[in-house]
Amino acid sequence: MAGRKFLVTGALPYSNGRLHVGHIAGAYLPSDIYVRYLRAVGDDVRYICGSDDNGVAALKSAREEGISVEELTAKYNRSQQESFRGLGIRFDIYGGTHQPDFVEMHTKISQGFFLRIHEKGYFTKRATKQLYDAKVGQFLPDRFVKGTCPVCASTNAFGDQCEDCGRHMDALDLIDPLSTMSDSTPEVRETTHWFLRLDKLQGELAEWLRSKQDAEECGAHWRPIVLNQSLGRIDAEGLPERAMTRDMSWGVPVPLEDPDAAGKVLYVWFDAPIGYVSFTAVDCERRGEGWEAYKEYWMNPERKIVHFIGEDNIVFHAITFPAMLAATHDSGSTTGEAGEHQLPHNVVSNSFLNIKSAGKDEEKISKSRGTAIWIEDYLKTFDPDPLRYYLTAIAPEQQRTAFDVDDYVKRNNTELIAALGNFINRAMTFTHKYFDGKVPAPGARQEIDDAQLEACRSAADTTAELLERCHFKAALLEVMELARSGNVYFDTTAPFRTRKTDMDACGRAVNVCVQTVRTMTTIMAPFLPFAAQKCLAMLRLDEEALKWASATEELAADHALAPAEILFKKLDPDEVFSD
Ligand code: B3M
Ligand code: ZN
Repeated sequence: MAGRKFLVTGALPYSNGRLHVGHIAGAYLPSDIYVRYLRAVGDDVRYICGSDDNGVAALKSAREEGISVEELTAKYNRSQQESFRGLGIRFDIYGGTHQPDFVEMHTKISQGFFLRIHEKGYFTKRATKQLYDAKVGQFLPDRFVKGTCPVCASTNAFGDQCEDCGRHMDALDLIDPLSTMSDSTPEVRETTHWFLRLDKLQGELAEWLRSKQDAEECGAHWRPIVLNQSLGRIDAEGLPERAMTRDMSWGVPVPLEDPDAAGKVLYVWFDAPIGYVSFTAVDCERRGEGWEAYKEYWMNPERKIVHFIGEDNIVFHAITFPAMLAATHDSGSTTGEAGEHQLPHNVVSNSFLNIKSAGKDEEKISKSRGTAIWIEDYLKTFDPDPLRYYLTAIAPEQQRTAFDVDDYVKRNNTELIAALGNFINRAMTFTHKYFDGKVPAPGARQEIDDAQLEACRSAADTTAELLERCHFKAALLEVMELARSGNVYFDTTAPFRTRKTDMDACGRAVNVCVQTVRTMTTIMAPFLPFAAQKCLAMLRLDEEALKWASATEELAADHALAPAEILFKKLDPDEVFSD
């Protein structure tokens, strides 16, 4: 396995708000775990993220906060970086599609994409009618128009969808439309845009997606949610052309001489995924490889590109972006030759995370209803590992799950502390107390000892297999299983008893316990990196010990340990999140 090449991306968060637990559970924690694992097995990985700064959402928030859109996006870009850092989510680069250090490269590469697709004939230029807010001087994206549903008469309908009957909406069909930018009545105006010919690429894309349904062999394990949503979309409605330009000044200017292109920018969902590419280029430049070295990451068929996203981003990553990439190919097919853009090896998506507070029903995370748990706030009081643990244990990998505050406390106390922390602590303190802090000799191992060491090997193997397939929740269970088996082994061999009767048996058991801690350290590191660092320190091992291949290498007799440290703090249910 070692030596494979990967490029891993986390969906670019919009820089008009802070990060909450839903964001982290969706794309960033799983990608960080994956990257840490790949590095542990010796793969070559670049891990890319940054903020999605363009689009109308940022303009709207800037208006609301009374600051410029540049200030707004810089502020949230910074806040996001702090949240990620606090949680131990370590990208190689955190860019931003409109941040001062990135905007030039991002513009160059995005415009290059647009021109190439234009030259290949995958755009049609067409006049359309659209709602225009004269008060703010802005054409309105569908989501920014509210009105009455022509089907069910609900007043809770938006230009893209009616929230009550779920019907897809054309903004022009809404009764009594109102702009959510200014609460004024918009007018209908004509405007010209460039539409991506998704219809021309539809057959190719469907075939490519279908090939992923059975990709066990090539090691890409696409989740059903991703294939069902994307293939379902193609089968149900086909792929109509989509406008890839917008009437706005904030964004990447449309790079055409055509007078109709004046005052227009690229659609935010056109330029945002290109952010992955442009941030890679800046990363290469910063490493002294030259910006064009990004091609090694994006145009090399040997490198596996893996996108981590939330469920509302599936269509863009499994259809639109692959279509854009294919449209740059000489052949226009989904297979890019060496030197052409490569389509993703896997798109890993989670469902949404709900929130469940005491005495209330499960509900969606919502800023306006105050149901979000913000990372910045969390980190003021709590440690990162328990959140990483909980969000993986309840990961919405197949369907929605809920963050339940009581459950968070309970699992911290009964799983992290009582199973994992307790086992490691027992093994360490016992060694200090009765063996002078030195690993006792293995002695003549018995069946029970071999079985425990076999449990270590099998936990390392199974955890790896599950992580290869992005089954993070199941992989974490495997790690916890090893901790539990360690506790059972400790109780059964009872060194606390044999120390009085049979020091050899006692040493034998303690040796195996320390070896188990050694294995646990490596296999828990992708999930619980802070605790793993403490374990390394206790075991007096360096970073090399996090390499997967060394997970079951035994510590020699007499190897001296450092003093035991407490890994996790007990939480009091009454104190948590009660501000
Ligand atoms: N900005 C994130 C979101 O939907 C969106 C992702 C872009 S990834 C290229 O929250
Ligand atoms: Zn309706």
